[in-house]
Amino acid sequence: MKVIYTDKQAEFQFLDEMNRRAGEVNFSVSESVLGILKDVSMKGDKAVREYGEKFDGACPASFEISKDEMKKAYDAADERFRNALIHAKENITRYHEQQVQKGYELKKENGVILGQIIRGLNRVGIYVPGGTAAYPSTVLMNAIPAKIAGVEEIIMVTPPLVEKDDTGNLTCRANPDILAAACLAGVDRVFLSGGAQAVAALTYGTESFPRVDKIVGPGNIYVATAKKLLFGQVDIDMIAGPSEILILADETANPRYLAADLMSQAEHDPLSSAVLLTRSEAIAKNTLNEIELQLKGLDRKDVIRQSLENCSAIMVCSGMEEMLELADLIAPEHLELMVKDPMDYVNKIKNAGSVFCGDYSPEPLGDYLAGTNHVLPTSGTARFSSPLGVYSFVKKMSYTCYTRDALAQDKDDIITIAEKEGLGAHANSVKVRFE
Ligand code: HSO
Ligand code: ZN
Repeated sequence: MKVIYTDKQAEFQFLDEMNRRAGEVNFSVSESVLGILKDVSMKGDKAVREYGEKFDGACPASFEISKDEMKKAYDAADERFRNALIHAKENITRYHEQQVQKGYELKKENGVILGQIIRGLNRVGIYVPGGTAAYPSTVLMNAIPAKIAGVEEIIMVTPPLVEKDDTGNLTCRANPDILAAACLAGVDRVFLSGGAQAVAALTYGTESFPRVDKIVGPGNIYVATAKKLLFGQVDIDMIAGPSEILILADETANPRYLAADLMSQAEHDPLSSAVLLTRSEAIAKNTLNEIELQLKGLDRKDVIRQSLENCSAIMVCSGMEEMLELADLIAPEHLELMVKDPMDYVNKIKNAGSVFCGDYSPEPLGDYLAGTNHVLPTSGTARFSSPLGVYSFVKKMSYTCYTRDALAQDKDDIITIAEKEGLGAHANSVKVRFE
C-alpha cells in the first residue's frame, strides 16, 4: 500500500487515479451486450434461455421459483442467520420509514388548486448477482425501501447455481440464502436468470418475465452495461462500481481499527479502494503494521492485497482542513470519521455516500445492521447522487384545477407567450373558452 507524505506531485497523481475510477466505456462489452438486448427484444424467452445456457452452463426448465420454494428456503435457513436478518429488517425499516414523502396541495386565493402526488412505482426489478457477490443483505437493502415506497410488485432476478447431479446431468437451483432474504423482505416473484439477458427480459418483458418500470441492484460489467444502454426505456438506480472506504483519522484514532476497517472494504473486489488520510506519521506507520498483522488471519487476503495495491493509499496531510478538502474531492462511497468528537465534523463533509462516526461505528455496521442503506454512490458519484432510499422507488405527478374566473385572469399572459413561441393552437385553446 503506498504512503504519500505531503508530496503535492504524488498527491495530485493519486487524485487523478481516483478521478478516473468511474471507468471508461468498454466498446467490445457494449457491442456484445447490444446483441443480447436485440435478441431478447426479438425472441423473448428463447433468447434468455440460449444465453443462460451459454454463460451459466445451464438454464432451468421454468425460470420462476414458486412462493412455496421461497418460504421453504426461509424456514430451512439457519436460525441465527434468520434472526439476524429479522433484526436487520427492523432497523432498515425504521430508518427508511423516515424517508416517506408527502404530496402537497396549494390552494390560491382565486380558487386555483395546484398539487403534487407521490406514487410508488408499479413494478420494480431487483438484480442479485451470482457467485461470491450474492449478498442476502443487499436483497434487504433494495426490497425494503421499495416496499415502504408502495411498489406494487417486486421481481427479483438472480443467476442459477449450476451443479452436476449423480447422473452427471446439470441442475439449476437458487442460492438458498438469497431466497430466504427475498422471502423476508417481501419480494413477490423470483426468476432464475442473470446477466444482460435478465436485464433485457425485465425491460422488454417476455413470455415468462414481466416488464418492470425500474431495475436496481449491482452486477458485473455486462449487467452494468445493459442497465446503461437500456436506461430511458426503463429507469435504473445507478451504476455500482467497486466498494470504497476513506478514513479521516486524527491522533486519537486506533490503528487496529483503521487497518481492520480499510480491509473490510478492500476484501470486496481487487479493484476496491481503501484510503486513509491522517496528519500523524505514527498513525500511518502503525496502520501499515496492523494491516500486515491482521491480513494473515483473513480468508480473502489475496483480494485485499490486490485492492490495497490498486486505488488505495495512506496520505499524510497537513491537517484537518486538507483532509476534509481531499475527502470532498474523492467523494467516497463510505467515509469514516475516526477523530475526537466526530459528530462535530459530519456537517463539514459535502461529498460522501454514507458517513460513519467514531470508534464504534465501523463501516460493516452499515453494510448489515444499523439501518442506513448500503447501496451507495461509488466512483466519485457522491458528488451528485444519493444512497438508495424510499425516494428511489417513487415518482411524482402534478395536477392543476382552474375556475373560469381564474383562467380569465391569466388568459392574456398565456396567449402572449404562446404567440411569441409561434404556437397558435396553444393560444387558441385558451381563446375558444372566452368567445
Ligand atoms: N459494502 C458493500 C455492501 C456489502 N457489504 C454487502 C457486505 N455485504 C457496498 O459497498
Ligand atoms: Zn461491504
